[in-house]
Amino acid sequence: ALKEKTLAMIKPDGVEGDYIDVIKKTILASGFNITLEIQLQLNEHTVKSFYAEHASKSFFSDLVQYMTSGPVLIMVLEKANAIADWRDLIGPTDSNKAKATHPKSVRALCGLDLQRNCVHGSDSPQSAVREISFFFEKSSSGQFSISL
Ligand code: YYY
Ligand code: MG
Repeated sequence: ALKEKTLAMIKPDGVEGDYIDVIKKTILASGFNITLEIQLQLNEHTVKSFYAEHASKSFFSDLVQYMTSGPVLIMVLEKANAIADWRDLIGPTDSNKAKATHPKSVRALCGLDLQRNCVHGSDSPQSAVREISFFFEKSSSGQFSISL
């Protein structure tokens, strides 16, 4: 099958809670390659732009505050069916629901609640393209660099 790329992020609670190693092991054990990664402290402007689809939601300002509260680890994951498979692996948005219904998911194991759910995953092929190019750009030499 054709390989696909998706954007994964370990959010501030995941980095703070020391979950980077266990999440990376889970990623690799599930057959993904980590083709790019960078640890970054996001600023308010970047988070607002990344999560623009949620700008009108009541939780938006809390989300921006949380996402800027500490560093994140951004990764590009690659394998066949990477987008759907990474979403399956992370589980439901609400970590409390994940603990109840998807106990082996990353959000069940590492997340704290609905907001502090430890990881991000692109939700569609269009989102994956947008989100990967949001953080990374490919130069004419084929090298990737950060695009912020
Ligand atoms: O794609 P996913 O991360 O599973 O959820 P989204 O509905 O896109 O929401 C993005 C982000 O916002 C979510 O990971 C946590 C936060 N959030 C929240 O704090 N409160 C909500 N009611 C819904 C989402
Ligand atoms: Mg989403």
